[in-house]
Amino acid sequence: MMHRVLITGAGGGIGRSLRETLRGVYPVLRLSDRAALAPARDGEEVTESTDIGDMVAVEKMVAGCDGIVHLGGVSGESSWENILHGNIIGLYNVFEAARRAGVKRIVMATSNHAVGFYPRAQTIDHRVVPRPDSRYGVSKAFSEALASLYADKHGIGFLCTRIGNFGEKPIDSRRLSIWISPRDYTQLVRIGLEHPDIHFDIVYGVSANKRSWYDNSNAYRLGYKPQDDSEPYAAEILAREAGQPKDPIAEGYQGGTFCAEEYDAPEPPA
Ligand code: 15L
Repeated sequence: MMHRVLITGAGGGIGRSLRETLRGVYPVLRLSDRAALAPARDGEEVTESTDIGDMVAVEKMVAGCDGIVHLGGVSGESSWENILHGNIIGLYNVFEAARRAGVKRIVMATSNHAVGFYPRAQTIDHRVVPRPDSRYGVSKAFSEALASLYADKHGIGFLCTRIGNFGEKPIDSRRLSIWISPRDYTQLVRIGLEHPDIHFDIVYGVSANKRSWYDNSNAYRLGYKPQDDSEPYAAEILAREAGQPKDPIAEGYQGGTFCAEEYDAPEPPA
């Protein structure tokens, strides 16, 4: 039973949404971020501003928690220094402090960018090897590897959700394939925290999109029943983009512009 669940990165878009959709689901929701958060309401605890690069602060943040939804850190491509601080050192601090505190479950916000250099023509499942498209994607692949270690060696249950693009609706043609609605992501998070048999699992954090590039059978095996599909938005988005210039690298690979940024290989990868 989850009594106290911590959401890190609670001030970001996904964190703010989960704060509402998980309200009252668990007796206590603890909310943490580097930035200031709205004051605690009934059933909530708001930590002081926490830099996850600081282990002492992280230990305080996780104390007494049964489960964690880890959204904190850097959420897009950035300098190596920023990625190192938030997504490598900060991530290690959260998992290690969780181990010391006896946390049972962690839902990890990993990303489609851990596998972004797979071609769009290929359907991939949770077993493919990582093909990161950015320093950020590398840090998300690292998070999956660290989760695997902490599951096997320390018995923490991990659901690694390779989130596509979270929002009320898909924002462009690439996102038609990777969109996830707030209610579908909430469902996945609850599976990660509550399913009795999670050891280390990777699932795609996407809705039931007709244009998906993913075989999300591992999520379905765990009982995920997404309610949304990007298709009703497709005609409008495709009409809007018709005739727009397209970068062949961004268009050829699942990670989109993350693949194209800083790209200077002589030949596109197979
Ligand atoms: C991500 O991993 C980012 O966190 C998000 O901001 C989007 O860029 C998303 O991927 C995406 O691929 O659309």
